[in-house]
Amino acid sequence: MSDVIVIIPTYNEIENAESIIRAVFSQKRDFHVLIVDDNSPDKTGEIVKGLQQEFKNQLFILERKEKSGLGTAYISGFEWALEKSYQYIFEMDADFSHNPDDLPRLYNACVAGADIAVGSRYVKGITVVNWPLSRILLSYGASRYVRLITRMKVKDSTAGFICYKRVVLEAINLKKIKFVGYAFQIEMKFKAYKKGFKIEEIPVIFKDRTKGKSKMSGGIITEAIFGVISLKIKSLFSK
Ligand SMILES: Nc1nc2c(ncn2[C@@H]2O[C@H](COP(=O)(O)OP(=O)(O)O)[C@@H](O)[C@H]2O)c(=O)[nH]1
Ligand SMILES: [Mg+2]
Repeated sequence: MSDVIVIIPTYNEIENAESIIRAVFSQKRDFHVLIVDDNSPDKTGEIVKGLQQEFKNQLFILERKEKSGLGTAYISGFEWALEKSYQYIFEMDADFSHNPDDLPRLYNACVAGADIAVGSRYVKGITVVNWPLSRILLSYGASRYVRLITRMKVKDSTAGFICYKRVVLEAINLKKIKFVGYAFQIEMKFKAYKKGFKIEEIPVIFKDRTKGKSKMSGGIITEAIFGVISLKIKSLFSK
């Protein structure tokens, strides 16, 4: 039984699903995979279920009825993983923006003492490949903005390539996490930071997807802008 699970949310990732799953299982270490699929119209879920024959007791799927956002997909995945005995719980995208070959480095950082290892684009300059300049500026600008408002010492606060130690997810009240997009990533890190957990940033190269489409939307950006201010204000009253 592995003590590591990689949670991958999917919505219309038919072009990436099989290869990302194989890429995780090709790692030397025994990682398990949980796909959280929101009833993708392109039948991503069917592909995953087909692969379960080959990867018995290693590949799992949580199927939700409709598209409900990245944040709640991860919350459902975390709750699933905490019911089992996994000690290291990963977040990773399905689109190869996060390189599965970096999984061991994040895992090792947690084994060596970090509570959270963040695959970070902004510790060694800006290590983002193929994103349009507008998106790099948006993401980098967001990270500066979050640092300014929250004072949290994390350079890539919207990063979604993360290894959590089990204790962190047990300590955070997952029912109270309210954001769904980038703000979800910020909220999780901020709550862990406030609880005194050790967050370590591991430099990674983030590549834009080459297959399938982004699900990012304007609403997600608005949520992040106002969400950060609201997180900070609430934290001032909950000391
Ligand atoms: N289950 C689920 N997965 C989602 C949803 N929105 C995005 N995803 C997945 O989350 C990951 C990141 O989304 P992506 O569209 O690449 O966002 P971007 O990288 O910010 O452009 C991908 O694996 C998507 O398939 C959702 O509403 N539900
Ligand atoms: Mg993406």
